[in-house]
Amino acid sequence: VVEASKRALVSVSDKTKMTELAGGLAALGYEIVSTGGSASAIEKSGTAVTSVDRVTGFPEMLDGRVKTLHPGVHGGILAKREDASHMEAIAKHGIDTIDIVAVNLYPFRETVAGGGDFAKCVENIDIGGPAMIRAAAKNHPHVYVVVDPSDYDKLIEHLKSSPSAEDDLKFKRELAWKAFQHCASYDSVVAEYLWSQIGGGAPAPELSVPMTLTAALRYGENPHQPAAVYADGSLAEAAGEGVARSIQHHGKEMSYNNYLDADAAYGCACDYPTSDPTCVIVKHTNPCGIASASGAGGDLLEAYRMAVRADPISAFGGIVAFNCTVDADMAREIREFRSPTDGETRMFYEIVIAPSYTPEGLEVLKGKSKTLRILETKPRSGATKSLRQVGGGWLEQASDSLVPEDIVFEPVSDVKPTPEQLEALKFAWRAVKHVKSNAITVATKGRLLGMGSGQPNRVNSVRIALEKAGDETEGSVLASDAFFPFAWGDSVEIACQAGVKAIAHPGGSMRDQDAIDVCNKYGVALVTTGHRHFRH
Ligand code: 93A
Repeated sequence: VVEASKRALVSVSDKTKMTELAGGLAALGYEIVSTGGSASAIEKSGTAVTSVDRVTGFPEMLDGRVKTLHPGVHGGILAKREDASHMEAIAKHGIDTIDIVAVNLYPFRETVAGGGDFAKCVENIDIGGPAMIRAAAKNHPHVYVVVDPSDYDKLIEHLKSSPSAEDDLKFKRELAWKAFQHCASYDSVVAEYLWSQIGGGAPAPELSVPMTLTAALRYGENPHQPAAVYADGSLAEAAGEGVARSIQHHGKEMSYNNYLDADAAYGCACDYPTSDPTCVIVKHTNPCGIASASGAGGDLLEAYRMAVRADPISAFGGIVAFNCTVDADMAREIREFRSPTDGETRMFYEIVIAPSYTPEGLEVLKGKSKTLRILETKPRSGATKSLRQVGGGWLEQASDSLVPEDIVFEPVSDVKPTPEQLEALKFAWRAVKHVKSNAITVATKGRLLGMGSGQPNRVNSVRIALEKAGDETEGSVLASDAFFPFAWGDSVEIACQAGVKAIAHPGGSMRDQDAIDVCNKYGVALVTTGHRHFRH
């Protein structure tokens, strides 16, 4: 039975799946009311449609600037059905209720991105669309509002399923939430565009894809914490860029901790020059193994094995990141390599992340396990700022993009570092930036030997890093993310006594001279960098 009162208003710029929507609604007995372009598309697909000017009694005017902005439309959307005075008011003016609003907005962002001139961009600011979406979302106990073509099927299924009143309201409320998010994102893009046009003192933020909910996560750091991940277009321009926009080729769904760890691992890998393929293994956001092909006679497979061997216990269950393409040989190595701790158990990882894979490499890697998450991620090009939450607000800073190429490594001791030691110091320095403070890394050419992280005093981080480096400490180099507050009987002397041959720290301590004196006593090369890399 066709109930004459059931009406849907369809007005969409993105005409994807619109004929399915209109056909589906018509089959359920809805009268379809529609604006110019949408109406002709629906008509063409063979579904009957009422032109919106029949509802408003006005033709579309001002080049379409005014087509649905009319009480005939907004009264029909906004009337509270349970309120007799509302229903009398619309009846008095011959207005019928509208039960479904399917609208998506003028392609403003696409027009700007396509290089449209100012007038064209402004013309693509949608006014009537958001008004209908907001009206429908406000009155969502009575109106379904769909802004996303991927929700059309869900809507039709829902209408067909004769839901309980409770389920129906829940569904409508979800749609309303999404609708307001859609409008808010849209407006923020318009505001950013206008900001970019007025110039002025502060740098204009990049035109961005607004923050969008990528996925609800199963839970946060712990199972009792609900969680979600958002992609923020102001931090990454292209799809696939940065871990929140990774392409996942395989494996279990990403968890909250997976995102954190993948970001740490990939951020570290990307700090190593692509001319020197590098493997980084991260556990709980700290790199516990790093090795470059240059440290393994040009052999990336050996570099991977070295990265595991740096701390095989920690590497187990970690995240493996590369700054280069993963091919079939590398994938096989990752699949087969046995844990150096017992020589038997195959290494287990949560994630492999790389900028690209060869087709065969990807297939081989998929064969490692059902759960292994394989991420393809492009380095972040736009990540110039970092935001962190504190109680009651946010902290913003520029990302730490300093690399050894930007820094002068200044010899300050009697013994100067050899070119080989200097290279190793730079390798250790690149790593120390990615280790939680207090951070100490011990390295040799192209290879991390040990690291100490997150200790509330520096000397403990030194002890841990040296312990991990073990027998290989002799002849190695050490980097410290901040200056040494004490040297005699403390960090510097302990490192010298353990066999470290060159040390880098920022300098700037009251006791800098002590650090130099200790190194002179032991014949160790000390360099200052003038920059520190706290990571709290
Ligand atoms: O120019 S508007 O701001 N004024 C309006 O009254 C209006 N009503 C719907 N834009 C308006 N719309 C938008 O038109 C919708 O949001 C939708 O994006 C588009 C659909 O137009 P058509 O059906 O002619 O393709």
